[in-house]
Amino acid sequence: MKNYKEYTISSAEIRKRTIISFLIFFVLLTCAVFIWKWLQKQPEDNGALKPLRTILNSDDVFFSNFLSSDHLAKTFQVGAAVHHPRVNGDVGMKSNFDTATWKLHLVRKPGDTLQISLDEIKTLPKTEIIFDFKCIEGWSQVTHWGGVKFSDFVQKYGLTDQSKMKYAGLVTPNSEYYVGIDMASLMHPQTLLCYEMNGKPLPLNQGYPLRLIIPVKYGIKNLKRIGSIAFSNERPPDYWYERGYDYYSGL
Ligand SMILES: Nc1nc2c(c(=O)[nH]1)N[C@H]1C(S)=C(S)[C@@H](COP(=O)(O)O)O[C@H]1N2
Ligand SMILES: [Mo]
Repeated sequence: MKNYKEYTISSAEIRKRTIISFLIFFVLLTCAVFIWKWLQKQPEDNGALKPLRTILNSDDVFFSNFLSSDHLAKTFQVGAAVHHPRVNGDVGMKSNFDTATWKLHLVRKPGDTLQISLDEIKTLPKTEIIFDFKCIEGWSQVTHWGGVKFSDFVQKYGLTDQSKMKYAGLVTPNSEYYVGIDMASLMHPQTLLCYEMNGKPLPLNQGYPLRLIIPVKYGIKNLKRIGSIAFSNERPPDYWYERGYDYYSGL
């Protein structure tokens, strides 16, 4: 048993301590109000206030260096996949789109574009994945996809030099939705150029003929209806980044 010393505090002492506590409280409150006001006056940077964007960007650096490229997303048995996955975004998917004439525009270098049909893509080995697809809005679903590993595609089309660049940009045929993705995440073994869902051709509203399935990223990066792919060392434009979201959006 410990012995506690008993002591009494004078009422003058209590008053002193109370005053000090209030002073500290008001100083902190004033600081908070000033920081808040200062933040509101800051310019915007891609949909986020500049200081907050700076924090988001350092977040990107942290996650891209310490997580992602070599961790595998958890996979599931076929039976766990939902039969009618939710259809979410439709940016870039509303205009008339001629599925018959679609070809993937692969920009190997500026001015050097290869056009590839779905049948050609289907000649590559097919890979399937069943994983928990997560949207930044807060829902997730176990879904089943099939297609070609991005890394197999790179090998088949001789894109070794391009795959040493830092990013690729993927864009819908009408250029309305676009994502930029770091190369490590694209070359990840679970990343697919996907043409099947639940063992059947992709439905039109889920990205037919070809969409990106990238389990190490949130839904926003899983672009539906790919029109073109191009490579760069600078960050390609990104639809949701420009609207205040995190560029990396990794899981
Ligand atoms: N072209 C295009 N691709 C898109 C979107 C979009 O609006 N347009 N939304 C994204 C978002 S936010 C999510 S969550 C997923 C949803 O895919 P799903 O509709 O197949 O569920 O697609 C992504 N790809
Ligand atoms: Mo999403």
